[in-house]
Amino acid sequence: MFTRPAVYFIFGTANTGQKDPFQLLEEALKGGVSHFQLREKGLGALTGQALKEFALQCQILCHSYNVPFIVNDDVDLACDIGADGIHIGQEDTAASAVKARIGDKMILGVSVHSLEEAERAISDGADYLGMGPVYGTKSKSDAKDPSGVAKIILVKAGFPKTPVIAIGGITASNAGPVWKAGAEGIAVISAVTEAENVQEEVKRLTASYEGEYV
Ligand code: 3NM
Repeated sequence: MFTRPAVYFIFGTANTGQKDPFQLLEEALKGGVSHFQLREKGLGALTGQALKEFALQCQILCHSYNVPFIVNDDVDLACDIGADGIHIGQEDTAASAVKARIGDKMILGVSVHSLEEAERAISDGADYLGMGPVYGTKSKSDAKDPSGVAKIILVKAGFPKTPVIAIGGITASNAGPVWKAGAEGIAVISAVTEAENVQEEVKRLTASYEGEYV
């Protein structure tokens, strides 16, 4: 489900700027992203039926490339459209409650920032852990201070079997330490949404695992 090196792409309409979101997503899929998460947040975010239709179109596109479609936060939306997964933060609905609702039908991802949060998330049923921000990010206004890879190393030592997806300011040129820390994957917004050549950038992100572009 999270074979190293996973390149987990995230966006919402707030991140895609002047670009057509479906075209951007398709380019990223052609480039070889392994997972996609719809994170629709902020001023002007789609809601209700418009959000549902947008999500469904993203999901259809992901499925045509055999890529899992994951919804951020919105458990109702994820269940409504039959998403492949749901990702929640520490401030969202409790992981145990989400797990009780989705059972084993969906992938459950939980953002954690410490060994204690990781332990709780795993016992609540998390299939993977999101950890960040590794570096400074401009894509999440309420992000915590960057913590580098130290916490990833700690969590991988404690829970080697649970996949960790690192996030926050990751690019093809700074991903090296993240892979060395033991992360199964890197999650990115701006590295892909702002790339001049999206397909090429996704390939560079994947290749960063082998150090080809680092
Ligand atoms: N979550 P970019 S950082 C969505 O630390 C998100 O939990 C984070 O965007 C966390 O790749 C982040 O442009 C934004 O830095 C990642």
